[in-house]
Amino acid sequence: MGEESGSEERALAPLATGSSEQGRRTGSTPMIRCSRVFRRVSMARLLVSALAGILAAPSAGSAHARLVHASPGDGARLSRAPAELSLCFSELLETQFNAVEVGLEPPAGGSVHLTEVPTTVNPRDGTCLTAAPPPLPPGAYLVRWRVVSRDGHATRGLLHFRVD
Ligand SMILES: [Cu+2]
Repeated sequence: MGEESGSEERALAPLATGSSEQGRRTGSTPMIRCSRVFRRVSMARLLVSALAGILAAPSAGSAHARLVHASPGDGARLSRAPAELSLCFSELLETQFNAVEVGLEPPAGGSVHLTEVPTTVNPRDGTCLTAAPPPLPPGAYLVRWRVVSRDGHATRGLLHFRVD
């Protein structure tokens, strides 16, 4: 499966704005469109994190949960809908406050309607989050995740996959 999912850059991208933001189209493919958006926002985020890093007390050990593995991976093309989404992180996760949303990207453009999917943190390792999506008909999907690591810090990101 295509790894390289959840690079730190993606993990830092803001989720804050409504899901409609994801639906803005300019005719390019969803993936290209998203990476353009990311490039733009990540500059701003870098500045913000740099400032935050300067202001933060050096005691904070900076163990933010970084996405290290996702299934389906970002950019994956699947011949059948996944029964489960799995996201594994570099840090132990809180068992609450995590969220995974999935939405079909309309082929003709427009807003992606994201639906929250119930999640479970794997009790054995504490770093993997699984989510069981509803049946997903063929199409391009956007997954938006947000997790809170045991140090209380939230990280978030997006990934895409396609069901053929
Ligand atoms: Cu942290």
